[in-house]
Amino acid sequence: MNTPFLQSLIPRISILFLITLLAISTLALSPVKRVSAACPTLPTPNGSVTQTFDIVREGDYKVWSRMMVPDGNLNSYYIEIDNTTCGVVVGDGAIPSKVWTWVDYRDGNINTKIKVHLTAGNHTIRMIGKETGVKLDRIILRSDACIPADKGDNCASGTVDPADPVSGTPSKGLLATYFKDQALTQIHKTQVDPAINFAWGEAAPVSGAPTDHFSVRWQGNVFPTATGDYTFYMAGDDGVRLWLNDKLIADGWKDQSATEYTSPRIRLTANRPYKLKAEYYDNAYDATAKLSWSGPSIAKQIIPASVLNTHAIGLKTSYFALTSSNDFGKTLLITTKPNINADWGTGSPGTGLPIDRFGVRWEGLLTAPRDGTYTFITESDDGARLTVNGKAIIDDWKVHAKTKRSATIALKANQAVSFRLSYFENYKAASVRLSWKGPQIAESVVPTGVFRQR
Ligand SMILES: [Ca+2]
Ligand SMILES: [Ca+2]
Ligand SMILES: [Ca+2]
Ligand SMILES: [Ca+2]
Repeated sequence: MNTPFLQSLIPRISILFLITLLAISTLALSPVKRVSAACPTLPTPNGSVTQTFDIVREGDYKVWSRMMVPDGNLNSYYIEIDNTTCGVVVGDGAIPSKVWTWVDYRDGNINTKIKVHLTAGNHTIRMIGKETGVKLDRIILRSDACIPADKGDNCASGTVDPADPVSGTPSKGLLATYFKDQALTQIHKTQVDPAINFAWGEAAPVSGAPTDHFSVRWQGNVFPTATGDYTFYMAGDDGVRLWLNDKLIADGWKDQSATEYTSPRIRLTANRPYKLKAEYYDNAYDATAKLSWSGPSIAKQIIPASVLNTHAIGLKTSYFALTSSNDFGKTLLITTKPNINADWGTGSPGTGLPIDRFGVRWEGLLTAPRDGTYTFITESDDGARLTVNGKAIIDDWKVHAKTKRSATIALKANQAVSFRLSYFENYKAASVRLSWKGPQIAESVVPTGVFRQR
C-alpha cells in the first residue's frame, strides 16, 4: 500500500497540469463527466495504485481517496477510470501535512466533490502520482454520506447501491433496522452500521426517529480472527439482548440505566461466520448501546467493522433465460438482493441481462417477527409463483400485465422457514414486488431484515 509518489517532475508537470485542469474544469460543476482520454503517460518512476470495483447498480458515486501530503503546496494526482477517463485531484493547504487524510473534493475547493458516474459491472480506477512526496494508498466509492475514518473500514464495503440502502454486496458492519416504537414493530429505516457503539444521549438515533420509545435490531455475521474462547459484552440504556447463532447469550430486556451484560465464554473458530443478532430499545431519557468482545490476544474492545459483515442477509437471486414454455433455462447471473421490489420498465434487470424473456428466482429463509397469520401479496408483470415453508401459496405463472395476487399463511415467531419467489418476464414492461401484512404490520414491501441466506 502506501505507495510513495515519487520523483520531482515540477517543470513539465505545471504545463500538463494546466492542460488537464482546463480539460476537466467542466467536471467540477456536475458529477464528473468522462473526458475520453487516458491519463498522460508520465515519466517513470511515478507510483500508481489500481483498484477494481464491482458496481451493483448504475449511478453517481462519490470518490474518497486517502492521501498524505508533505506540505501545504499543490499536491495532485490523476484519477483514471477504466483507462479512458482522466481527472486530476488536487489537494491544497486545507489538507494537513504528514497525516493520512481522506479527501473527497478537487481543486482545493471542499464544495467541489469528486463524483463519477459508473454503469453496473466491473470498473478499474487507477491513481497516478503527479507531485513529489504525495502519498496515497486507497480509494473508496460511496453513494451515501459515509465519511471514511482511519483506514476507511467504516465505509469499506467499496460501494453501496445507489438505489437501495442495503446492497447485495456484503458490507462491513451489521444490518441495522431502526424502529419508531419500543417493541421492534414499526420500521423507520434500514442501514448498515459499522459497529454497535452508540451514545445517543437524549437525541434520536437516526434522523426522523423518535428520541424515546424507539428500538433497533442489528443482524449480520462475526468472523473471529483467531480460534479461542471469546466473551461478548452487550451494554445499553435501556433494554439489550444478544444472540449468537440463534442462541441467546446476553439478556437485559428491561428499563434501566446503562448496564452491561456478559455472555458465557464461547469457543469460536477463526474465520468462520457466526450469525449475530442484537436488539435494543430506549424507554426514555438517555440512550446508549455498545457491543464489545474479548478473546485470544484481544483485550476488551468494541467489535470492529473489520470482523463484521452483512453477507448472509437478503436473498440469493438468480436470473435465467426463459425456455419457449416459460420455464427457467440457462442461469445468467447469481447475486444477492435485499428484497423484492423492482420495476425495470421496458429495460433490463441488470448489465448483460435481456430486456425480455427472462426469469428471476429469489430464495432463502424467512423469519416472521411474531406468531400470526401473514398475507403475502405479489404484484408482477408477468408471472409469479410464491412458495413459503414448502407450500406453493401463490401460483400465477402466466403472461399478463401488472397483476396483484395474495395468499395467507400462519407463521411462528423466530422460526426460519424456506422461502422462494419465482418470476418471469415475457415482453414489454417488467416489474415485481412482494409485500406482506400481518400482526402489527401494515401492508409494506417485505423488508430485508426478515430474509437470510441458507
Ligand atoms: Ca431517549
Ligand atoms: Ca433510556
Ligand atoms: Ca421487457
Ligand atoms: Ca411484461
